[in-house]
Amino acid sequence: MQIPDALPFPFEFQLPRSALVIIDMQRDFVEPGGFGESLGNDVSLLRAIIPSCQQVLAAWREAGGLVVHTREAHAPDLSDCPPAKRQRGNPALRIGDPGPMGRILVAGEPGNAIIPELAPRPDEIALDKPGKGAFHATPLHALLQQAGVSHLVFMGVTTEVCVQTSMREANDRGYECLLLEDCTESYFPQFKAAAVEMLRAQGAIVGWTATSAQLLRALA
Ligand code: C5J
Repeated sequence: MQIPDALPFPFEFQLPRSALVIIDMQRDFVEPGGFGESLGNDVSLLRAIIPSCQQVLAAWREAGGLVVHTREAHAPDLSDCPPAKRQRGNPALRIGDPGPMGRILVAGEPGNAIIPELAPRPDEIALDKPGKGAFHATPLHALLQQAGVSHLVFMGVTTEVCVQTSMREANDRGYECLLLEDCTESYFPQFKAAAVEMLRAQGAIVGWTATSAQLLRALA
């Protein structure tokens, strides 16, 4: 399969050696009344990508591709949360504090669940990740190696934090990475624009970008 109009040049992949990786589409970041909104962010920006994510997820499932979902999540005792992550800055709510949808970024809390529109199926990989990157302190690399995966297609939030970090981690582990531009978003549009540019700069130094329509054409 090929996406001829991917940037900065055509992206080639074989579906059996590829995975769709959906980063942190969890209620606390994306739903009104969650952690993200309580910090003053406009979650409607993030919600705008849900329909294109749903279309890609449906087509990928229909084609029989491997799907990975991640959640930024810590153990209830916060043993996997470095103090530096919890104490940085002066936020209104810290990781582990009770928030609008349960304890912030704690596994199993209502706000930590992936939004129902993109809910994982039982046969898909759903991983809690304590870091920004999906490979840090998770079995993701081992699972992908076991499945013979070499190419990753990324969607999710936020572009310049967990998505970009995960793509850079993947790149260092030898994966070919594609980001779907209209399936990722940031609370800060200028950060998204900059992240998209830098990922594909210098001859795809981290990876490629394409639109969901371009991927859907390749899958059809
Ligand atoms: C993610 C964050 N998922 N922005 N987390 O990007 O803290």
